[in-house]
Amino acid sequence: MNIRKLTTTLWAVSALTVLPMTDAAAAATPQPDRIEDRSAKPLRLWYDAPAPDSELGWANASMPMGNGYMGINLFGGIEKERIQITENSLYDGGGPGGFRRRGLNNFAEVYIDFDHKEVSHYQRELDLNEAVARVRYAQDGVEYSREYFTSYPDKVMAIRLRASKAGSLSFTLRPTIPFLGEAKRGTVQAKGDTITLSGVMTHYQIQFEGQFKVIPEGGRMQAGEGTLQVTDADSAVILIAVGTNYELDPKVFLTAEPAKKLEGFPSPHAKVTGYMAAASAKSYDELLAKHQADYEALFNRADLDFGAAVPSITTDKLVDAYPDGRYSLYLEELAFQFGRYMLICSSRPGTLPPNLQGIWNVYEKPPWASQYLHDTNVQMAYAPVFSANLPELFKSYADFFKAFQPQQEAYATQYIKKYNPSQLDPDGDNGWSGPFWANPYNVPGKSSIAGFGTGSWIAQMFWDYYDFTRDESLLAETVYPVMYEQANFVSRFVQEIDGALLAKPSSSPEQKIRDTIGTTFDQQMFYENHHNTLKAAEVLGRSDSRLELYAQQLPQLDPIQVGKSGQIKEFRQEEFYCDFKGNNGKASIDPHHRHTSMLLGSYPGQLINDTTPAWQDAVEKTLTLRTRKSHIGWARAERIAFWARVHDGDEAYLFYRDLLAGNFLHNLFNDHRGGPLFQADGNYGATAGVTELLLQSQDYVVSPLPALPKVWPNGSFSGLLARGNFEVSAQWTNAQATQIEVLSKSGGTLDLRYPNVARAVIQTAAGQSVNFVASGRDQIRIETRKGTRYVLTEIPEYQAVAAPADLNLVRNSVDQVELSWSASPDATSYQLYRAVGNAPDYVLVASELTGTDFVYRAADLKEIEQMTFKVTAVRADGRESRKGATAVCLMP
Ligand code: FUC
Repeated sequence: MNIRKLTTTLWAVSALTVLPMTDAAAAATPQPDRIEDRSAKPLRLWYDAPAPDSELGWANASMPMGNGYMGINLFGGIEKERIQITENSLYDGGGPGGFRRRGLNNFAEVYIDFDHKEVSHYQRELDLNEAVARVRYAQDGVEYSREYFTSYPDKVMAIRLRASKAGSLSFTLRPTIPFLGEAKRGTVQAKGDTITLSGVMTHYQIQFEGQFKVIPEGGRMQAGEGTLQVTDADSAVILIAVGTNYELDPKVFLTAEPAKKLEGFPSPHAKVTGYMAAASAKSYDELLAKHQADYEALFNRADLDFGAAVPSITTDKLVDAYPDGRYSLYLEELAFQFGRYMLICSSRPGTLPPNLQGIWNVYEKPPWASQYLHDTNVQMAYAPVFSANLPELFKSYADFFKAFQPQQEAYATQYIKKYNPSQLDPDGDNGWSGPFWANPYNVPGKSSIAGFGTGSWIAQMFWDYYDFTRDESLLAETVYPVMYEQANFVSRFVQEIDGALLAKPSSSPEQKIRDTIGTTFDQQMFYENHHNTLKAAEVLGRSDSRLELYAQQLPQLDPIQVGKSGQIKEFRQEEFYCDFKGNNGKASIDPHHRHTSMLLGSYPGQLINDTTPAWQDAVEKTLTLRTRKSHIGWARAERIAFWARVHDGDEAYLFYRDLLAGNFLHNLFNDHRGGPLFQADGNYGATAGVTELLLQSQDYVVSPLPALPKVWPNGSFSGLLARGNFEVSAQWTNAQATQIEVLSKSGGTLDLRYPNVARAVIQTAAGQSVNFVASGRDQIRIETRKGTRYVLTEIPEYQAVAAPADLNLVRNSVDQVELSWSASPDATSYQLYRAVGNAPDYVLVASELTGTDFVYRAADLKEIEQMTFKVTAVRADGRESRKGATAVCLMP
C-alpha cells in the first residue's frame, strides 16, 4: 500500500466524517496527529494555530513550499490567509554596492479573506511525504479545509478550498504587490476569473507578472478592484503562475548598464499566460497527481529511520522542547528530510538555483541581499545534492554557472595580467577565475574576503556531479570543460615560492588576515581540481594541451601543512594553532572562527581520507581546537560532516544537537545567528551532515555507517548515494549493521568497507551467490553488474578496540624520545607510529609494546624538526584501535 496516498485519503475521509463537529464526534474521528491511525510514519510539520501575520511569523512559523519557479510561505490564517511569493529573479540592484545592495525583492503578498472568526479544531500541516500543505477548522458546524501545493511539472501553485456543506464557502482573493515605490511599479487588475499582477522593477528593468485564476464550484464570482469575490460556493480552486522576463544568458552578466541587461527578452505575459492556460486545462486532481508523481520520484528515493515514534505534540512544541533536553528522535529524522524537501523546492532544472535564503524571501532588503556566496554558502546549499541522491537538482546551478562563466573568463585575463603577467595568454585563453558573491545579474569578480580557491571549489561540485552519477556524457559536455578551464586559470595564477606553487594573493574565507600567500584553502582547492581534472581527462581519453603541465604542477601545489600543535594550518606562516599575526604582525586569527576552510580537503573534498591517517588526525586535532563555540547555523552543520569524516559520530552528533536546539525555528528554518535571520544553508547542511554519518565514499570505498552516534543504536536508511553511482541502504541493531544493500546503477568495481564484511553472506537480491575478493576482514571488492542489487547479511558482530589516550612525550636529547600513555582496557599490546613533517601517513616504528611507556631512538631523529607520534592498542584477536593517542614531537 502506498502510504502517501493513504495519508491524503485520511484527510479527505476525516474532512467528511467530522461533521457535525461536536466534541464527542471530534474525539471519535481519526485525528491527523495520531500515528497509530496510519500504516506508516508521516513526515510533517503541524500546528494548532496560524503563523502570526508578521515578519517574525514569516521567519519562524510560516510553512515553506516551492517548485523552483516560485517559493511560497504559507501562514494558514483564518480570517485572512496570507501567501507570500518569492521569485528568485526579482532583484533590485539599487542602493550602495556589494552586499549593501537592496537585493531580492518580495514578489507578492496574496491574501484570501474569509468570513471566519470563531473557529474550532484548527490545524495546519506541511506534509513532506507529498509536498502538500493543508489547513482545516470548523465553524458553525461546517468544516473548512484547504489544500495547497506547488507543481514543478505544471509550474503553478494550486489551492483547493472546500467546505463540508454545499454553498458555504465565501472568500475574496486579493493579491498585492509589496514595496511599491520608485524601485518597483505595478498594478493589480481583475477581469473575469483572473487577477493579473504586473509591473517593473526599475533598476534592471525587470518585468514581472503573476496571474491568479479562481475556479469556483457553485456560488457566484465577482471581480473587484484587483480582487475576486466568491460567494456561497461549494468549493473552489485557485491557480497561481508567476514569471519575469529574466533569462539565463551570459549577456546579462556581461552587459554593464543595469537597465540594458534584459533588453530584448520578451515580456513574461505570454509565458505566464501559457502556464496558466495549460494548468487550467487540467483538473485539480490531475494537477495534484502529476505533482505527487514528480515530487515523490525525488523525495521517496531516500529514507531514514532512527525508530522515532511520531510525537503527538505540534512541531513548534517539539522544537521548543528540544533544547530543554527532550531530544526528539523524530525531529532528528524530520530535519534530515526537511533539507531534502527544501532542496527539491528550490533547485529545479530550468529555474535559478537556491540563494542564501533558498527561494524564500519576504523582505525588500534581505540579509546579504539573498545572493549566491561562494565561500561556503552555495556549496553548502548543494552539499546534500549528490550524497542524499538528488543529483539532477544540481542542474540549476550548472546552468547558472554557465551563464556567468564568460564574465569570469574576462576577469581571469585581468587577474593573470595583474598578478602573474608572464603567464598571460594574450588571446584571452586564461580559464575562469573564482567568484565570491553573485546574484542573477552580476558577478563582481575577486574579493580578498574569500581567496581564489572559490573557483576550484565550484569545480569540485562539478566533479562530484560526475563522480556520483558516472554519467560520461555529462562529464564530457558539462563537467570536464569547467574543471579544465579552472585548472587553466590556476596553472597561470600560481607562483613559485620556496619550491612550491602558491596562490598570491591568497585569503582564507572571512578571516581578517587577507592577501597573503598560499593559504590552505586556496592550495587544497587548487590541488583537488588539478588532480580531478587529470582523472577526468583519463576517463574521457583526452589529451588537451595543458594536461601535462597540470600533472607537473600537481605535486608542487603543496596542499597540506601540519603545524606544531598537530593542526592543519590555515595559513602557511602559522606555526602553533592560530599564531600567525598577518603580514603586518598585528592581525589575529579567530581561533573559534565559523569558517574552517583549511579542512575542506577532508570535507567536502577527498584529499584527506582513510588512506591519509596522519592528516585525518591533524583534522581531528584542528576540530578539537576550534571547539563548539561558534553558534552560526551553517558552521554547526559543516562540523557535523567534518567530525563524521574523522569517524567521530558522537562529537558530530553534538553539533547536530546544537543546530536543532539553537538554530532551528518553529518551521524548521535555520536561524543563522539569532534575530531570527533565516539562512537556508544550515538546513541543506544539516541533511548533508547526517548523510555523512551514515555513508561515505571519498576514497572510493563505500563505507556504510562510518560514524554512527551512540544515540542512534537502531535504525535504517535507504537510497543514499555513494561515489561510483552506488545506491546504498542499511539496517542496524545495537549499532551493528544487520543488512547492507547496494544497487549498482552504473556497474563497475565496488569496494566496500565494514567491520567483518568479508565474513558476511553476500548475495544478489535475486538470491544468487556473488564472487568477491576480500582484503583483510573489513573490506571486499565486487565487480558489479549494472542494475544488480547486492545484499549483505549475517555480518558478524564487531566491537571496536578502545584506543589508548594522553600520549606524553619528552625529547630529552636530539636522538631519543620518551613516550608514555594511558592504557586501553582492550589492549594486549601497543603499536607506535610516526609521521614526519607533513606526511599524510604514518610509518610503524615499534610493535608488540606491552607496557604503557617506551623509549624511542632512531638514527635520523636529529634531522627531524617535527613529527607526530601515534600509539594504537592491539587486542588479543589481533584487532587494532582505529584511533590512537597522538602527540607532536618538536626539536628541543
Ligand atoms: C558568509 C559567512 C557568514 C554568512 C554570510 C552570508 O560570509 O561567513 O556566516 O553566512 O556568508
